[in-house]
Amino acid sequence: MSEQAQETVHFRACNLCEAICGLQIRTRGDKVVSVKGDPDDPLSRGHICPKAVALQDLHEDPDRLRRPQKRVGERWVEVDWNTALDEVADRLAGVHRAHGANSVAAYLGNPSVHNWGIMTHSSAFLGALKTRSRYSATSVDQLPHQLVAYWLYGHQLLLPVPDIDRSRYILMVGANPMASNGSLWTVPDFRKRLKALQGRGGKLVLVDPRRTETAEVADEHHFIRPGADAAVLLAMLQTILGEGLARPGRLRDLVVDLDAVGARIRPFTPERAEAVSGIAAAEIRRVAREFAAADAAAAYGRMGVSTQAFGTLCQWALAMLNIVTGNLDREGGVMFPLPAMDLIKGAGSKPGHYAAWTSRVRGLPEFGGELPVAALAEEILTPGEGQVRALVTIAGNPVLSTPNGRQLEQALASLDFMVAVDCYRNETTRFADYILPPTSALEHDHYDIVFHHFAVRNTARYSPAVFDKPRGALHDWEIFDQLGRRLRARLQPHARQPMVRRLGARLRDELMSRLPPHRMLDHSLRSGPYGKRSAHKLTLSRLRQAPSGIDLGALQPALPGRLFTRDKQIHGLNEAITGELTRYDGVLAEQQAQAPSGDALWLIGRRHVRSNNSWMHNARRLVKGKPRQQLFMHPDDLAARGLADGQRVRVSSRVGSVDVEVQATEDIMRRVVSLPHGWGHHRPGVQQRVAAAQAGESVNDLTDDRALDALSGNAALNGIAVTVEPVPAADGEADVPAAA
Ligand SMILES: Nc1nc2c(c(=O)[nH]1)N[C@H]1C(S)=C(S)[C@@H](COP(=O)(O)OP(=O)(O)OC[C@H]3O[C@@H](n4cnc5c(=O)[nH]c(N)nc54)[C@H](O)[C@@H]3O)O[C@H]1N2
Ligand SMILES: Nc1nc2c(c(=O)[nH]1)N[C@H]1C(S)=C(S)[C@@H](COP(=O)(O)OP(=O)(O)OC[C@H]3O[C@@H](n4cnc5c(=O)[nH]c(N)nc54)[C@H](O)[C@@H]3O)O[C@H]1N2
Ligand code: SF4
Ligand SMILES: [Mo]
Repeated sequence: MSEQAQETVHFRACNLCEAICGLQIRTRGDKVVSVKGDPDDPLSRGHICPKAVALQDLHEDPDRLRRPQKRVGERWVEVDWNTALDEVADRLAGVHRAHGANSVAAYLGNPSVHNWGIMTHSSAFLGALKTRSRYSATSVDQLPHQLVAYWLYGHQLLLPVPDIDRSRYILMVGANPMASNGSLWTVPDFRKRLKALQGRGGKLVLVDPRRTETAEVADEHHFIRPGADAAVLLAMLQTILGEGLARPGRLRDLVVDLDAVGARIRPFTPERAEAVSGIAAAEIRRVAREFAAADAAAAYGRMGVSTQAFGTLCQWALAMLNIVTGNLDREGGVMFPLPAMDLIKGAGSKPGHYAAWTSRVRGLPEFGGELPVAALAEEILTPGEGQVRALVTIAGNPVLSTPNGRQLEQALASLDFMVAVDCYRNETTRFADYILPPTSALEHDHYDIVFHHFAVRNTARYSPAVFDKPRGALHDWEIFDQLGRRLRARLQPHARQPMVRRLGARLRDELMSRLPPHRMLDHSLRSGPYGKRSAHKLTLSRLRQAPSGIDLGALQPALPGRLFTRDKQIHGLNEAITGELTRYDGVLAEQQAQAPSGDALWLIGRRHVRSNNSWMHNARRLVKGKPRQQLFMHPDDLAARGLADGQRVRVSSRVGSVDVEVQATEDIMRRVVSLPHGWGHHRPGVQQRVAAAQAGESVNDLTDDRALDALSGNAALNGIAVTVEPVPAADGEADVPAAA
């Protein structure tokens, strides 16, 4: 790089989390000089969080893989792309032919939805595998949201979001946007938007077992026992319907079975909710009445309530609260965004399907073609027809991010073959035979395909690549295109069709998969809601002329037009929900007044604003400072066990135990402990130097692959029963104890 090189400003949407903030990235030559918020971005208006600098750190990280890696015994060697792609295709096709399509499994991690090349092109590869053994981070996260959206509105992506800029009341359950920057709710600068809401006389009511960063800015915070949210939310619904406070307005004609809902939820009284949740019945009634009386109110719940034993019931109850109060599809309530590239009404829309097949070992339902990832290890470890013998992971780290990570490690070690498309040798990809690393985020262009669907304002923004693609590198989409072509050639999926049709289909697949993402974007923009048939006439070239993005306006009412249900109506109940309500009634009867036995505690998770799941811990600027992986515990619970603040303690669950430092805090409910996820980098073979220095322990060595939301199969990561005791003197300095 020459000293005299000019400084250039690049405009870019950050792809690291769901807030999709607009950035201004200054570069000189091949170096990043600074990363700042873009005040002209119509959605984020200059907001930025500490994680944005990770875009630079990840790009420059010497530990980031830049060439295909092949494991030879205990060693890793670099191989060229053609060799790697050919060998991977040979091995996958070999397992496929010998053991059938379902013997090859795939897992897609969270960054898949933040990288548009994975969105547009992974199907070119995964489609060629034709496997039903598909898994993703969805089932350790938002599966209940998507299932409820599919049942109520007919499409798994039709998720209404709080219209915070016009709202006057937000009831928030199990979410921490002050740390997470919002989830299934693209709300950059949540803090400022909340302040404006409060300035209008509005109010935020938060329900969370921990007094979080969001609790600090909320108007009210209620501690709740982990896993008891369904009881509280159903009791609020029961109060509103029972006291005649429902005002569905025009929704009355859209929702076919409102009266039946009222009858079904009658048994769920605030008194029963108080017994299991710790929130007083009078408070539940008061909040319900306030919510019903507010002019424009939104009920919203996230991770904390979807990753628990009745996660789907929670999401259903939240949706019904919005419906019965007339707040669905109303300004200031919860509304459906209308993105410029529309995955809902656009070509290739995937509304979803449920339980069309089930997992082999445990009989868990598929959703939208995916099985719950809590079943992945047993599908690998259990012999028999259909056993998983090969695995593809894409942008994921399930050893640290899915329940019972130790069991999954055993499973990965037993595979015949594994390949990972990933930029790091992490706790999961170290088991692979090949790691195929894509370009860094700054080396490819970007358009956020997913999160405009959940954004508080309709906008569109295209980001050209900041740096040229290095010679001999491949983008994610190119890796999938190349692998897909090689697999199709080996597996000959059209072999039984006549020659001409066969070639025609091959040609079509190949041409499609060679189209770069930006060509697909241009096509989608033109045919989309702001395209050639609208006043906006949006095209890719128009977006290129507006590097800070284009404002497409505030959210608009969209029903019934946007509904995807066959009869354009909302069905509040179906057999599955009715059955689950009955089952929960029984479970509640058992649980009432029953704390976990003996000295068991409930374990919950935690996110920090300077960390992102398992993979940004190699950015020195983010992890520096005090360690943040302590177990939070109430001083009374420490005292009851004779433990001291700062001591090393052993946390144990059914599946294993970890030794960590405990931190006393009154910001957590009694009998609840909290440990962040995504740590545990001391595993052998992980090549991330900074991460290794701050290894921490993995909370998912404690979470239980058997603890699920039964309806969806989503992992119940919160509310796990654990015990906490001093680390026995003899092994005070010992390494991790082996999992049970
Ligand atoms: N106990 C507990 N467990 C949890 C959670 C919790 O709250 N508590 N949260 C859950 C949630 S919400 C989620 S989303 C999951 C996340 O779980 P995962 O998606 O399995 O894990 P990540 O940590 O996001 O790992 C991302 C990987 O993708 C790679 N990567 C990053 N960008 C790219 C890219 O552009 N291309 C490719 N090919 N690879 C890339 C990174 O190097 C990293 O290895 O964890 C879940 N697990
Ligand atoms: N800085 C940062 N930002 C992120 C991420 C990150 O790792 N770091 N991850 C991204 C991802 S993948 C996601 S999915 C989102 C998640 O976004 P959020 O859901 O907003 O974030 P969490 O911190 O998981 O918030 C869950 C909250 O639920 C609470 N909770 C736990 N158990 C229960 C319970 O039983 N009941 C109730 N009511 N509350 C409970 C927890 O204390 C926590 O405060 O964040 C995204 N943004
Ligand atoms: S909030 Fe999310 S999108 Fe915005 S700068 Fe931070 S990581 Fe990037
Ligand atoms: Mo997530």
